[in-house]
Amino acid sequence: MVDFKTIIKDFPILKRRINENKLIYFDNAATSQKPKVVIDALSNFYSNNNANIHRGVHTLSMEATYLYDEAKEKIAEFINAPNNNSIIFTRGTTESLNLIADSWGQSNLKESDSIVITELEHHSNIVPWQELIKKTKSKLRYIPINTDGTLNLANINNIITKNTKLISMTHVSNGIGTINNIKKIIKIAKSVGATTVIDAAQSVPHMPIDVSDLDCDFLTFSGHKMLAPTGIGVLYGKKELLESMPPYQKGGDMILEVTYDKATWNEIPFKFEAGTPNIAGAIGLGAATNYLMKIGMQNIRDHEIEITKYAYNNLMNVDGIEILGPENTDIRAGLISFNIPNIHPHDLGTFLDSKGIAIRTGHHCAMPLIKKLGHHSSARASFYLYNTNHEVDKFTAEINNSIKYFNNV
Ligand code: 7TS
Repeated sequence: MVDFKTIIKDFPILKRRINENKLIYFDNAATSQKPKVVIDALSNFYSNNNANIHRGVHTLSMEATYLYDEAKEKIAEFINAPNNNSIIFTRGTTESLNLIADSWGQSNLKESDSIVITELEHHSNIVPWQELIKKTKSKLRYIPINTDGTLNLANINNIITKNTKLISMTHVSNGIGTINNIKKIIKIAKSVGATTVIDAAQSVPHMPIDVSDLDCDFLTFSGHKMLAPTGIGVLYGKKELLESMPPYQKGGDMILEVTYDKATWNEIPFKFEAGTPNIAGAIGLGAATNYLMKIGMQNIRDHEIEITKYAYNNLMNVDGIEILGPENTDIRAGLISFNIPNIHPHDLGTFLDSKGIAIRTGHHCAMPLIKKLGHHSSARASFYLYNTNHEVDKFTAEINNSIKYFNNV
């Protein structure tokens, strides 16, 4: 049994007081906090092993290379990738998606083709495709949503057709928390021969993910949302696909041979890791992955389901509140986006900060989605393994206090 009450001790920052209150960190969808094992892994690397990788014959370079490659093996195990060479380190989800759009997209799409995404996407899974269709003259189509923020699959056979070459969709909506049935859509994609991309930025940190079972072609995520440093992320791709794609950036580790006239490319994963990578970040991500695996991803998911149900039921009692997205935690991740009449989300966020509670307010980089649901912005509380029902009690109490406060000013 994992005792989630003691996990808070592993995170030094959670001892902080903010505006004379104990910090309650409910902004995990934006970025997570870091456990001491991750902070120590960075400090140990820089204190003991720092060197550039893959080029040195000296001891430090070999140690750094070993640690970097070991982190990659750990990630492959974490998402059950069949091959370590299918794991490409990037700066994060945004870079991984741009890599696919530039490299796969420009060499595979033509005018009659279409790309399908959903109305739930983060800007990082919209804009690279909008730019790609300008270059390739292909079309961009959207799977629509219902008013509860779930996907409307009624007309799916008219949207995903034999012209569909790529389907790129989020697993979990960062704006409203919907968990999509990606397995079902991957199956439909396969029936028309389309390539599949899963934006797993909000799912890999919070639930078990098995790329072999999903059978997706690509899957992307960010280290900083799963207890690791910023500036490191992952692109998983099927080996044959990655091997068939041209490089995204040129220089450094991705080269096999260069003459004054031309160059040839190294094999995967190096082909997609141009320049000196974020070595310390990768090692930090390896340490974070180890930590998460020890606790168990299903245990983390179960813990978040419990908190989310508790928070949802508490918030439903708040006067006039509108909660976006589905209620059922089978299809809702640990994230609640909401609006309270007559209180601007930014004002609510500032009020809660004065009580030590960190939430996110705005459009969450999912502007079309929030607009489609009839809002300009929302307040968003997002949970992780170190959060507790006790924190939710304080959060709900302060929301009720904010209503009194704003009604009196
Ligand atoms: N896709 C989804 C579903 C996301 O939630 C995010 C970041 C990204 C892509 C981009 O990830 P990045 O690491 O490359 O920035 N989401 C958020 C958020 O909800 N608040 O801040 C960042």
